[in-house]
Amino acid sequence: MLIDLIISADDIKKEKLIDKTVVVIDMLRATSVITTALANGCNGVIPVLTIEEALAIAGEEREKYILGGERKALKIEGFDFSNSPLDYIKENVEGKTLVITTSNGTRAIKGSEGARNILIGAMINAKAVAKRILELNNDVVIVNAGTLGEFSMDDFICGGYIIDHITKEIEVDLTDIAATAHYIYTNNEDIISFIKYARHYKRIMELGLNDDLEYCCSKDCVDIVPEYNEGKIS
Ligand code: 3SL
Ligand code: MG
Repeated sequence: MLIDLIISADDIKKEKLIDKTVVVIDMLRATSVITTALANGCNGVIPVLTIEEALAIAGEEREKYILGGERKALKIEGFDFSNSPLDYIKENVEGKTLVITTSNGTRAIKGSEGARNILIGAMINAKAVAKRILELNNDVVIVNAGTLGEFSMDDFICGGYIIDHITKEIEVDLTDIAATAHYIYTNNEDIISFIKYARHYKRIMELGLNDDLEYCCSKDCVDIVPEYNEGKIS
């Protein structure tokens, strides 16, 4: 098994994803939101690129949908919930379909179309993602959403953590960048001590979203692996 890593949604090269297992990571916070919503009984998640698309999907049968996501890390006007995973509790999501648009995460998911399997990964479900990767037994590309087209320390170390789970089970080949992500994780197992230098971490702290950070950095507290297929994550 070869594991490679792409550092941001803007760096995706489609030819690198063909026939691969892709893991999309936006641990702060889109993939933590999606994983949490589905774990709490959400029917499915539809990622879209624009606010207009989200409103159009939900418009027809509004009661069946919840609208979530962010622009500049803030709740979008007219939407039900922000991009805080803590919003996606059972009483808010059960039996509903979430339509979500975010600055980086949903772009990375849509940009990964064409891969054989597209898994949704975060710190909170890293161990479950590693297990699913082992089941699929295919070459892997970890797609970090990054932040506005730039490398993001948080997604990078999360990729390293998933790789760490896999290397505890089987021998793998790592590209140089995947090996670097793994190295960073093994030298910073208390990931907050590393992530605290990330620009996006600082932005979220400025907004007073400390509880989100703590939750998104919790390792392996959710046991499901969302998969994106034909426009929907379930
Ligand atoms: O798409 C994203 O990267 C978002 O998760 C960004 S934010 O954490 O909500 O600002
Ligand atoms: Mg992010």
